[in-house]
Amino acid sequence: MKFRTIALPKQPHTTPEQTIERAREFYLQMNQRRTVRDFSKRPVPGSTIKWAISAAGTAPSGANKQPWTFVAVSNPKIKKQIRIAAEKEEKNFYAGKAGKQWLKDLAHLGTDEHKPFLETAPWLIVVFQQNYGINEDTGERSKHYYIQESVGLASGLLIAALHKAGLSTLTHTPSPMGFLRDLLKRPKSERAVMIVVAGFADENAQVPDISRKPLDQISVFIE
Ligand code: IYR
Repeated sequence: MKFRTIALPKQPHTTPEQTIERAREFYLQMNQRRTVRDFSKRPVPGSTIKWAISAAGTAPSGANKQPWTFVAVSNPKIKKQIRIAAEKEEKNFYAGKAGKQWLKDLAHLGTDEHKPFLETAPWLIVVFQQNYGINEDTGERSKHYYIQESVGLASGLLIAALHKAGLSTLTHTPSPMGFLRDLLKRPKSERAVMIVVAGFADENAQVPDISRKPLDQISVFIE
């Protein structure tokens, strides 16, 4: 294939000082994000979700294969089905399948097998990774690369976009989540990675009293 380039879209000139201020502002905004489990029933327009997914779709990916599908569900019947199936899995998980150590590590988050947010939150965005691509015309398979990394990057952007829009999210990972592919009628090439539960936080929402590691514990500078 021919290697074709276009000019990088021009961005306004930025001084080094401005980069500090903007990076700081973004950090301050992102540091307000908390994973929320108490959602309000207040509706959220589908357009908000579409813009957020569009932002997620700008993520870099292996060989630009964009190996992701986002299934956004607001249909109450489907949400209920997802809740029932997820709670069934979670019941086994919390009843012992997780193992003692895992349950101990989760204790400070106060989670259990009850997942009412899967019905109260207006949107469930189910993130699927595409293990390979399928050509729409020929049905031929194409290889995908760095799939988990790519989908992780896109999911991070999705959560940041939803936070910036004023919404709260919960990255929920029922385990196992094979039921999502069947329920949402996705092809065999796809595997559900997480449910991004999205909506306005309930006005009385409570979150665990936990903190983030300071910069000096998460970074090393070699200058
Ligand atoms: N999937 C379970 C358990 C769970 C696992 C981890 I790792 C978490 O950070 C939080 C919960 C659940 O959603 O309750």
